Amino acid sequence: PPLEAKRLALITGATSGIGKATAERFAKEGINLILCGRRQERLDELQQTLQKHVKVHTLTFDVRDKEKVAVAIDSLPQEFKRIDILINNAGNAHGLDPIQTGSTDDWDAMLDINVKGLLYVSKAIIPQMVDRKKGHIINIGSTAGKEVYPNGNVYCASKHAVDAINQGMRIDLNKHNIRVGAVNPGMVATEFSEVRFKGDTERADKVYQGFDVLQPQDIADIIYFVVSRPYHINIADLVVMSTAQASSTIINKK
Ligand code: NDP
Ligand code: 8X3
Repeated sequence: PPLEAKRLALITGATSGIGKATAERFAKEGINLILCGRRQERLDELQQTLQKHVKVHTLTFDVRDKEKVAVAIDSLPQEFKRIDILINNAGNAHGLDPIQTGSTDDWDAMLDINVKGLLYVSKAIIPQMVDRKKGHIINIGSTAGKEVYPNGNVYCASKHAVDAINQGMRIDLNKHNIRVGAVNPGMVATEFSEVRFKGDTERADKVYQGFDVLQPQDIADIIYFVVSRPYHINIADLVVMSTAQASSTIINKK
């Protein structure tokens, strides 16, 4: 079918984990893609693979840089300008320290990326959805946005902010016929813990050992389910954990 007949999704954080798995799933389902991240090489590689199935454009920017975000979205070629689906996924935890010894650089990174970055990307895309009175925004929150766990302090705060922004967006965009919802995963085996522990892969691997942890493809399946509902259905707020996990701290490890 011609490009216009297909939907177009912009995914932030498409170079790894949940974002990458979602890109792969969407490509399989015939959704055209704009893939975003900072690691250009990974974007190029993914584009090479996925453009066998759908149209793929890549944008390299740091979500913290509001000017670059605006310029990047503005630079999209005509055929990639009409974004039907926005997946606000880029984000990470930085550190896992008690509040009294936490690093201010880590705090800045989490609030600037997970909260402000999500807002900058959304601001660049929402107006065109408002003009068309159609669009779908999925904010990737976390169980950390529903409860706070020891040493999670600022990461949990950033994800609680995503929860509030998700609700706020849904309220403000309601009269414009735009779907807004959050997918809030529990623990998923991605590069998340490697980033949190600054490259300490041994410590990172331990986080996901001893139980049947969620895989990024599990979340991608759910995200595809959410975007594939008829337009009158909006999955507003979804929490998903592995069966072995009951809360952030209660995990049934073997
Ligand atoms: P990964 O570390 O595997 O992926 C994170 C992605 O975010 C990468 O593609 C990275 O791309 C991108 N990103 C990070 N910082 C920036 C930045 N400054 N500018 C642009 N892009 C950035 O982790 P996940 O896939 O697990 O994380 C994806 C989302 O899921 C996050 O919002 C996370 O909080 C959330 N989440 C994760 C859970 C888990 O247990 N894994 C559970 C619940 C929620 P690049 O480095 O190329 O810029
Ligand atoms: C990621 C889930 O519990 O590792 O948001 O913070 S957790």
